[in-house]
Amino acid sequence: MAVQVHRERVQVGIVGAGPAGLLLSHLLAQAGIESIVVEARSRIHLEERIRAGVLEHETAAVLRETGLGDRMDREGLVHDGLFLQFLGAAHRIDLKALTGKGVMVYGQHEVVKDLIAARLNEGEVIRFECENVSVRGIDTQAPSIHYEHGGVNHEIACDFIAGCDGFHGICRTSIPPEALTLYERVYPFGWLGVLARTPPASHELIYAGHDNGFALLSMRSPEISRLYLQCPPDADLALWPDERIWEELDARLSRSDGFRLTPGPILQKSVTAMRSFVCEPMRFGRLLLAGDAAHIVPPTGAKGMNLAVGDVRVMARALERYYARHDGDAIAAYGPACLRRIWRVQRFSWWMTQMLHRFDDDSPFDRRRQLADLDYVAHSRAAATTLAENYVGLPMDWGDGP
Ligand code: FAS
Ligand code: PHB
Repeated sequence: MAVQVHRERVQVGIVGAGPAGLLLSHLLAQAGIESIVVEARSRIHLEERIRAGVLEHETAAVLRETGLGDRMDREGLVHDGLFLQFLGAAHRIDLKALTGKGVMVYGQHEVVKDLIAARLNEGEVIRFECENVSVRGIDTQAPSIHYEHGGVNHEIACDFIAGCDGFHGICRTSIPPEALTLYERVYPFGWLGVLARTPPASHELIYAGHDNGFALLSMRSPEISRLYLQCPPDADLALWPDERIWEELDARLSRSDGFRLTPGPILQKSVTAMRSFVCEPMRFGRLLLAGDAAHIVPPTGAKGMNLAVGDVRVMARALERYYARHDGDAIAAYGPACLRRIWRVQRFSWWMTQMLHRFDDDSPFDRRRQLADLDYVAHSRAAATTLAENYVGLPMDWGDGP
């Protein structure tokens, strides 16, 4: 029986409906450029997948400026500071006083919900549950995306393909390996993350560098806490019953002033591996990579999703210039324009990770040096400012002048 093939054409084909792919499609639509997003998972999976929690100042601004800020501003939590905690004491870093900016605590899955709703209002621009997705002709002027859905083979002819399919996607690995340089550092630990129905014990985030290991108190709402603790990279959740998780979190986050956590029902738990990763270049022919498909940061700096947003802002501008003025230079400049910011964020995320986590091969000297680093940031305005300006997000064009 002949296999049915459904063929269509679009200006920009996008693989992946995470924050990068969805926001790119939204920004392109605002510029009058049509796109189709091809996604492997279901809508409900994407909207329930708990991941990042902190939006940089400029990320929140982009969502507002493009009509996606209403629910974020109603339900999100504006934070003007955070706490560094070590040796039983908490030290507030006043982000607002040091930079004039704060951050928005609003779950990534909420941003994804808002983006999906906005895109589906424009028609069937997101194809969910696509199987056997592949990209072809990426080094030609006529690339295409292929996938199966409901027993039908689909082929989308594109001018460009945006690879927004995350670290484990197929786009980066569709580029000939000899064309890429990969930079990677894998950390000897992971994060055990929990979502718990209990009011956050602090009104702002607490990053704790305890002798037992790192812990982070974050939140999703006044009723829902989001907490993490450093664990072995292959930690078996079966060995982490709720009681043990609360006991360890309480040990790492307790303070000499009597501060304690309030345990509650754990709704979700998962282990995330930690790595720093960059793929250069971010473009091969007509395939442009963005977000986790091109880079990964350890979540200690709360940067993963924010970097993805930065990439697609640059990509949308480049595609807009290509279609408006046939400016091919803008497409060629896409990767280099992103990579300077990406490496600055890689440095910050590595710095926060090495300052706050325990490394098994650390000597006593290393531990004292780590505590001196924390002490310096907690008591020097200059050192606190460097943390603050990176945490709220360096301006998109920071230092990119002549
Ligand atoms: P994403 O991975 O979000 O999206 C890629 C999309 O592509 C997914 O929907 C996937 O289903 C789809 N896809 C994959 N392969 C495909 C294929 N072959 N065909 C079609 N679609 C395909 N960042 C933080 O800042 N703080 C955190 O606490 C944090 N926690 C995280 C926890 C986990 C478990 C993970 C994996 C990441 C976490 N991150 C965190 C980083 C995360 O927020 C990413 O930076 C962010 O999701 C990047 O967005 P995208 O680049 O869109 O990639
Ligand atoms: C989160 O709320 O999920 C979160 C916050 C800050 C981080 C990482 C994760 O650095």
